[in-house]
Amino acid sequence: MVKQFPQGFLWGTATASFQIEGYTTADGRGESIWDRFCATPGAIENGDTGDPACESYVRYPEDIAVMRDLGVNAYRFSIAWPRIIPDGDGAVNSKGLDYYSRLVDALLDAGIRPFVTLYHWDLPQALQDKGGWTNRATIDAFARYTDIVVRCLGDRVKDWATFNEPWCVAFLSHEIGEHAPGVKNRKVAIQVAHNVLVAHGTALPVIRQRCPDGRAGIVLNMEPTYPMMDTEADHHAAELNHQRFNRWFLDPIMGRGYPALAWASYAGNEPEIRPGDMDIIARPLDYLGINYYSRKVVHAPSGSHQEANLHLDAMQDDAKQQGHAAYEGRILHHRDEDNVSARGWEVYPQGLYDLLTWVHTDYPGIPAFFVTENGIAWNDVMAGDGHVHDPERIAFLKQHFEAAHHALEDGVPLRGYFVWTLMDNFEWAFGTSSRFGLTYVDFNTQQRTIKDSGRWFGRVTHANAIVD
Ligand code: IFM
Repeated sequence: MVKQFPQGFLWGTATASFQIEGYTTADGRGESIWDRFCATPGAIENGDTGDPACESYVRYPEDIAVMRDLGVNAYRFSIAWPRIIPDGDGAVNSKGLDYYSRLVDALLDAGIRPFVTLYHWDLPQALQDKGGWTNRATIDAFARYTDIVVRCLGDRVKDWATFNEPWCVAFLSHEIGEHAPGVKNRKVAIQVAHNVLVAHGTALPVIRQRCPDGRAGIVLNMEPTYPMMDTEADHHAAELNHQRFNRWFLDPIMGRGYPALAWASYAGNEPEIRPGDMDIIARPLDYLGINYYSRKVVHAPSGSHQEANLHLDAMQDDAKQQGHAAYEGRILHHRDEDNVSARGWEVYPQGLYDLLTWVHTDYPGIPAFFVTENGIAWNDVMAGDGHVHDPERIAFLKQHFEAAHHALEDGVPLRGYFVWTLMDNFEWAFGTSSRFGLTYVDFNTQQRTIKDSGRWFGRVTHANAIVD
């Protein structure tokens, strides 16, 4: 049976400013925390930086031509705050606004609906120098920046997201330290998470005031979590990970405050919450964007799926040696090590279905959903025939589209699906070594070549259905 999507379903690709634009000093752009972080020895694989990335700052017409070839009707991209307000809270740089205005016009001319993310991680360095997201003044600066951008583009852009992946902004960047600004401090990370949520809630009425016929939401990266063993300890560990990773953001946004188990686990590191903050965070959303890449299988002793698998293997070996399958019946979930991306992320399409149906059922107040990112890193190479053959990516996308379709059939109001990503780009700490694109980019020549997966995706967008 052909799996047809509803009429008006949006098929898009997603990108982010720092990952594709390049030209990091052009036209008055200020320094961002990612420029500074890239200059830190050892922070980024191969010492790559935001230059040249994909040079989309000047090559956006080519990129839009690619999008037309892919047949997409929507494009999710982000605005670089340091292009708009180079020092974060001072003078406005009209050349930065002009760039995005041209981009939006060109998209609309091509019949492609722009979905704008206001913050996809490139904080102006000048704000970081004053404390970054730990400083409540950054919340005010974000509201002002939002106002300036929406005032300029809101006559043409109707779909807005405040933040991309607050978990990454807070924890990956301030506890794990793998992303800019490279801080490793749990208490700081928890405060950043809170301040970012307040900034999100503060920006919502600004968007609505400047773009009354628009829609405003947020994009969360979510990781469905499963216990490895059917033990109380593993169920507890899975719930803790679920609360820390998913519900830490979703619950306050939906007016439920911070989840209790995770809150207790952060004893001594709780954020400072000012009167009124929780109401600001809980302002209603027009939609929720979900970024889904993989799941997590949790085992109590470690909480890390890699270690959990080692542990599992040891237990199975032990059981085999003893000539019985003592533990087999107790294994609930086992990460499939043979089915992973080039980044080692397990391919688990069922997780997308589980996630969409869980959020829809447990948080009935969310009017609409988008899959705002989903894709796979693969070690793509240009073949001798001048094509890039990536059947693994086609298989990955097909299975995930099927999961999304299944969720739609089960009543989830899913309105669109953005593949990560339009083209190979600067993949943060992995530099340009991690290729996620539907389009192959030769970073020496900047030549774009649509991969087999991009061609296949073009057939999906044209049919508005899953094709073979
Ligand atoms: O490249 C990133 C993107 O910026 C945010 N979500 C995950 C992607 C793949 O790692």
